[in-house]
Amino acid sequence: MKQVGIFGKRKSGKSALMYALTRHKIRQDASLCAMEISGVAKVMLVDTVGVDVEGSTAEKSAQSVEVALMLIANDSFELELAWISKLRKSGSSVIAVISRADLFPDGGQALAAAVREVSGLETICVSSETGAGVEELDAEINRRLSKE
Ligand SMILES: Nc1nc2c(ncn2[C@@H]2O[C@H](COP(=O)(O)OP(=O)(O)O)[C@@H](O)[C@H]2O)c(=O)[nH]1
Ligand SMILES: [Mg+2]
Repeated sequence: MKQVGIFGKRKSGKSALMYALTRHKIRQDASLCAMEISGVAKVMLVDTVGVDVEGSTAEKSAQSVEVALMLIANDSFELELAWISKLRKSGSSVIAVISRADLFPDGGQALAAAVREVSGLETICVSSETGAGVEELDAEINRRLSKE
């Protein structure tokens, strides 16, 4: 089964995003199966331990995910950039996610631009609280999965 991994520091919003993506899917497909994403493939969403936890088991998850969501929740994102390299090396297709975007006055746009510039990655602003960006992220995940 294909896996989509959610990576980020502690409290970056990983678990909330997992539920937001799952809820979105249930509403959209009226499907009882929370793990099915748009009928492209059966995928497993994997919530991981914070990348800022010593001896994080996220290392292990990084080896097995087709698509990796790297959450960034504030403007210090050095550690996240290191993880992006690591994830790319292990063959994952990485999407940078500006998480908890409702907490930024500009919806995370400036941070997204900065991340995009240094990483070259597609960067999507998402709020699990308001639902903003969840649909866009879901569509991008599907695009990546169907390319695999
Ligand atoms: N305002 C806001 N708060 C959020 C959002 N996502 C998560 N949170 C809050 O941030 C905290 C950490 O979220 P959580 O999903 O547990 O983070 P995790 O440790 O990365 O799994 C919790 O108090 C959440 O309610 C969001 O999109 N907007
Ligand atoms: Mg969590």
